[in-house]
Amino acid sequence: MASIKIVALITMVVILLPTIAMATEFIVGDANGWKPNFDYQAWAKDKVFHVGDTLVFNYPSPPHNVFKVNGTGFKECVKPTTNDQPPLTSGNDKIELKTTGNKWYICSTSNHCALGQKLNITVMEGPPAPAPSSAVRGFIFSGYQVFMAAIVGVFIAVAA
Ligand SMILES: [Cu+2]
Repeated sequence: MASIKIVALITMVVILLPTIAMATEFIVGDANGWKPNFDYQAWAKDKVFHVGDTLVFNYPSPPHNVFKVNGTGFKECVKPTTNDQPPLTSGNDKIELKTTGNKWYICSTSNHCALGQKLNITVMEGPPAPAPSSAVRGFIFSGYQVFMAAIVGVFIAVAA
């Protein structure tokens, strides 16, 4: 019966869903967006960035832009001199974090970078590593899975 196959498929998804690590989309500065006179280091401080996550820069363009720079460019607010790395200027730029390590971004307009329109993050391996409390979390997950399996089981019994 086709409906049972569909229910079985839903069961699989519901049971597996909590174990799949979800990529996170970080809105840089949250509602503040990307602008001068904002503390992006404070914004980034309590966040953990993983490979596969995405940064979203929201800003009016012009005047702002997003340049990916190196540590020196970040510190001295200097954009890359080569033309092989054009700035992002869409005003809604999504940057997928593809590699681990330090990443630096600045706005090259006027003195915006010096005024704080600069972001430095460290990207970790993805997906998130299990925390020391993984035993506890594993128990919660398996509890959830048993619970959902029971619900779906009842649903199958009713539908059949
Ligand atoms: Cu700017």
